[in-house]
Amino acid sequence: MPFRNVFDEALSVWAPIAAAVFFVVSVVLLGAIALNRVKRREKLPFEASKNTPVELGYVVVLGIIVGGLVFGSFLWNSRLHNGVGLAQAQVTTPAARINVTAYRWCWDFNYQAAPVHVTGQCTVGDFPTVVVPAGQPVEFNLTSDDVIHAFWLPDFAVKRDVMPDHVNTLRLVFPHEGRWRGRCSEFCGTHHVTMDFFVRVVSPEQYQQFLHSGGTAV
Ligand SMILES: [Cu+2]
Repeated sequence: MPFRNVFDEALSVWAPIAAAVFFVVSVVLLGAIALNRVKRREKLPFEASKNTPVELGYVVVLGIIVGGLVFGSFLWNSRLHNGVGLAQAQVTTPAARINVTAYRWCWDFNYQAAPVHVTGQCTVGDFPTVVVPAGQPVEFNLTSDDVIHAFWLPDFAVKRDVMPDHVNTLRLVFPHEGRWRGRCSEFCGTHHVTMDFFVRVVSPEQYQQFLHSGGTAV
């Protein structure tokens, strides 16, 4: 299948449709407001406020709530962006850098430090397992071969969009050894539901062995 940028259709097809819907809704809404105002003026004089302190208090309380939510969202978002559980992930060189390519319907993992390649069929018994070191910053460079996918590690509450023609970076530190499931969380077609992988977290020594053995020993 020849490669086609997913954004082409978004701009040439969906944006005009969305603009038309927006226009129709706006016209109906503004028309309704205008009609209602004319009717009201006929009946009663417009009264802006009956109890100024209460209404002002309401505005202040709402402002505080909205401000808190916006501030909290920015704070949490930047924490996620900078690497989960570790600000130093930004300043130290990651111990592992892995290029991840999503495609319909599985994952390819390529290690930058050694010619190690991990993939699978994403069927029961053949999910790819990406091996990473514990306690050290790990960097995933995410891109897609076809449509938009999403790289999701539910147990760590991290998720990144995986786009064609673009690389999104995710840095995080896995606190201890273990094995966790990762999933695609962007609906991408027929076998989306089995587009899973495993992250196996091993000691830094085992990780080095894994790299030097070409991806067999762990
Ligand atoms: Cu997918």
